[in-house]
Amino acid sequence: RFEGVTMAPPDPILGVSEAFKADTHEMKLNLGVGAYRTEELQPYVLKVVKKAENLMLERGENKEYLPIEGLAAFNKVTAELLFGTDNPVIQKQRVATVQGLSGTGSLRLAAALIERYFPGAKVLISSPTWGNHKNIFNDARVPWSEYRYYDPKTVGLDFEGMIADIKAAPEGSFVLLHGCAHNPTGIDPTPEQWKQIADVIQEKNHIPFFDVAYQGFASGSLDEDAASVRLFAARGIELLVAQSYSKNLGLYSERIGAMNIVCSSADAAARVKSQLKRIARPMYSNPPIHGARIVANVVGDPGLFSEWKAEMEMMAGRIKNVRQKLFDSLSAKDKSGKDWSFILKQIGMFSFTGLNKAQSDNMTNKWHVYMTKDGRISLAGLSLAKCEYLADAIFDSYHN
Ligand code: PLP
Ligand code: TYF
Repeated sequence: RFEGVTMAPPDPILGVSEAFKADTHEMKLNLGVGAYRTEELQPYVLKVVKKAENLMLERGENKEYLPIEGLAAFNKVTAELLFGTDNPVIQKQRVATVQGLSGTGSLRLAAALIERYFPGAKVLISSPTWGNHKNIFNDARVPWSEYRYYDPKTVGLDFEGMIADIKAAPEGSFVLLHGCAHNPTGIDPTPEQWKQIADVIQEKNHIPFFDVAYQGFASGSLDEDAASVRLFAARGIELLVAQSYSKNLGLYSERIGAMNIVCSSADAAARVKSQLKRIARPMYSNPPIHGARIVANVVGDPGLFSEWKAEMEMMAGRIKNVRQKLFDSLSAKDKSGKDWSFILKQIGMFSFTGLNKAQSDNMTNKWHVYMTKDGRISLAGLSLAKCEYLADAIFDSYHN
């Protein structure tokens, strides 16, 4: 009966790691998946996470089921971390927060809600965007289209194109925005541009839908990275925010995140939350507890919270250092007059190199540098020691 099942294509991001594992070359470098590595290129468990886990063991906590909406202590701190404790949307209980299966699962819950309550409404996504966005909305049967975002000529933001496309979309569309550290480009709007984006979204009665997968990890500051979301919330508009703790707390496989929906009243928020629970129940019943407890402990304890912030600054700082070194190495090598300064302007874990598919193939086939075919490299997988080698590979791939 399963004879008719065809082979599914590999995931374009996670498939890169599999190819990397199979390569035996000593200089091989995995810049595919966005996961933080130490200078020794080893995975990193945050010290503050180990401390929180020790506390949890000492307390001998049980493994009873969580409610469908997740751990109450987690839901409280995660919304506060995002909006700020004093934010009126928090004070007035206008946010429906449910624990989700990390960023992906939270996005998927909201997609199902859109499919049910806004039939026919379109989601606008940036071109390009994180590859899984399209999968998520396709699977939820939510129609989507793209707005211009990346300008290959400047390796920067196509701001006019973005604004024009958001304006041209049917009134009341959902506009998916990366809260900070746009994946894959690393290119974010400036604070002034964010205001103009908010203006057109309000003008068109669109609903902003933020994907926040890098809060604190991009700039090193939790508040700064939440500024875009808070700007929209301050205007009193309804909005959605998916959160993930994969990167900023290094909890990738714990699958911990949340969906927050800011409504116009506490009443509406309670109803929206009840519907999110109704969607979750037949899919996975209730979410896992371990990651939720870690976040609740870290964010809820002033001592652990400041230790977390220090570790996040350290991780963000290491990425900024390799970004600088890569730029320096490339600029020193390249006498053609090409301007590589876009590397320094990009934010977060990724750099969009501007390399096309053939050039990206050369990176992998000749230089054993594994990356996605759109020209994205994860700087979190790069060490200072390997910047020079990477610059050689990029220089060769770019000019040949
Ligand atoms: N959204 C964006 C833009 C991402 O880059 C990622 C992961 O890198 C996610 C969402 C979700 O990841 P996770 O499901 O591990 O939280
Ligand atoms: O963009 C990235 O590299 C991360 C990692 O299904 C990732 O988002 C890739 C695929 C996926 C979940 C996370």
